[in-house]
Amino acid sequence: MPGTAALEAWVEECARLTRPDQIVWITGSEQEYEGLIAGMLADGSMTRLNESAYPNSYLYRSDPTDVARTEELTYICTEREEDAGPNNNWMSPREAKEKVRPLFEGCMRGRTMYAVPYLMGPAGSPHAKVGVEITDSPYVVANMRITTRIGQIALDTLAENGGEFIPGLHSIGDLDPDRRYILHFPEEKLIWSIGSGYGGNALLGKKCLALRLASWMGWKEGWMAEHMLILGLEDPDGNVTYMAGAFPSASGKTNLAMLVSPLADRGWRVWTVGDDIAWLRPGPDGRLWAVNPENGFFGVAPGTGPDTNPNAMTTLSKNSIFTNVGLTPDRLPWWPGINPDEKEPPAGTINWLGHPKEQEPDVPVAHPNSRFTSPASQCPSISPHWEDPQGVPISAFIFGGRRARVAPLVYQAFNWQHGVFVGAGMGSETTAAATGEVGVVRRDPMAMLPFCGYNMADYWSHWLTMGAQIAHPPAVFHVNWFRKGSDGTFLWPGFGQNARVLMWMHDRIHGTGRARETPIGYVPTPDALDLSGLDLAPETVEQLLAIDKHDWLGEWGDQAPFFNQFGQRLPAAIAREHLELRARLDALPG
Ligand code: OXD
Ligand code: MN
Repeated sequence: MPGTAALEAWVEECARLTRPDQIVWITGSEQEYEGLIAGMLADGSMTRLNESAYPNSYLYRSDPTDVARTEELTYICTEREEDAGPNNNWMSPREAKEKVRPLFEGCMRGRTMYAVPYLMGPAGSPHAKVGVEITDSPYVVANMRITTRIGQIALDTLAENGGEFIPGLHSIGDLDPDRRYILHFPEEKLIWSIGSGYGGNALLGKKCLALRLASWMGWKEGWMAEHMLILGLEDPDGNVTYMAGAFPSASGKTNLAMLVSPLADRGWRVWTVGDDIAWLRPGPDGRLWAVNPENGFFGVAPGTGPDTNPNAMTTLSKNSIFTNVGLTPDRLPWWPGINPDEKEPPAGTINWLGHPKEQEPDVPVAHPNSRFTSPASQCPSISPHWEDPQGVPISAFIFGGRRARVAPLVYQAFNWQHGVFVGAGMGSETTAAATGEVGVVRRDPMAMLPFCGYNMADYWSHWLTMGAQIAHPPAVFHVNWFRKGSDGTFLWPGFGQNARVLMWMHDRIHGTGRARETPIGYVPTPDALDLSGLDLAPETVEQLLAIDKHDWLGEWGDQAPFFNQFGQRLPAAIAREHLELRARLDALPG
């Protein structure tokens, strides 16, 4: 297949390094996909699911040591260490290449090399970027086909944009975690990834290009790449207010993006534009406009079910790939929550390791970070504007933490600068999306800690600058669906009921929502939330909206060392906001 000369030269250079048996250029055709799947069925790496219940859908089991993003093996390789910042692992480009090139040498012997041209962003969009991933994993190609726009459509854009593309070299290597590296070279816009076939490490369009490199490019070029879902909230007048929300991995972005509103009969409904990544640019009208650069979802399976996310269940019901879920004797995928009244899967279900569950009672049937990969176009709530080249205008940013204590259900920042501080100070309990301990609070500013491709202090400066440049920056909110009562149970029903919180935001944006001013921001008065039909005791609502001085002083203290790591680079405005928060908290009685 013809590409530009530079693209062909790079692919040949990679082949000289990795020595594949053959090179296949990916076109994106149906037939090609069928061939890839047939190969994986034949070698046993994929299993066909029940064709009548899940047409054209497959189960894949990964290597058991390769089931989540490995942040400790992920590097930003800039010339100067301070440009990567304390939020990233760093190696100089020279050191990184000297260390990792030998691992690529000959690593594709006996394998096929796939060259996958892909497009991030809708075709014809000023936001769109072309990437080319070289990989020796047919599973990666199959997933890229769902999560990005691959093949000819990308080459057409490449021809139109003067041949510009972002190269990414990937090999599963020998899957040994000791020889696993996810390397980003933002100054030359290059990705090298070896030793993992896991989504966030191996589908290079997603975290590597659309977040780490794109965040750097946005910084240099005056736009933003964020770890955000994009949704549209339609009100009873039929007007749609678009919001973008940053939540840490595996904390409900997909559920919120596809929310089915319990108040649909009163005219409130949610439209899905994206569930993980937003690229935002100022528009001529002084607002920020966002596109979803992806073409599909790579969602967390456990907890997804007809009660928590019916739209996701419809989305994943065909043309999908399931990774590390259980397999029932009827060849149906299984994970906790897929059938709400079934706590245990049927007898004879095969666990994610490929063994009958009865043989391994201590192994969870589905891995906690098991995933579905499904086309966005199959989502019943997909917005009619999700592929608009210019994107959708964003009226609100929502930051969300997973916090058993401290953060109230919702609050609004006083203004843009304070909103940037609220995002910068975010903390959340860790999840299974990355390797490491689960459930400990870590600072995760704008949910970008694992994804910001440069010094986070410069990233906050960029946020502040962007806000100053646009006439109508989005309102900024913070939510916490996960607050618990003293008995350890969740206070808020969550899922579809989160629509009620979005409705309050809508009212605030349009100038009507009632709120009280607190040291941390504007919190709804209990009567400002529409809680009709919900059986919530007034004390519960009070607890959901409470600001505890002691807890917040603790939070403030926890933020301080995090901010201090950035030294002189920390924007003065963020340091000032932090001090002002302290003064407001000190002034609280109690
Ligand atoms: C993801 C993640 O897969 O954030 O989206 O880990
Ligand atoms: Mn994510």
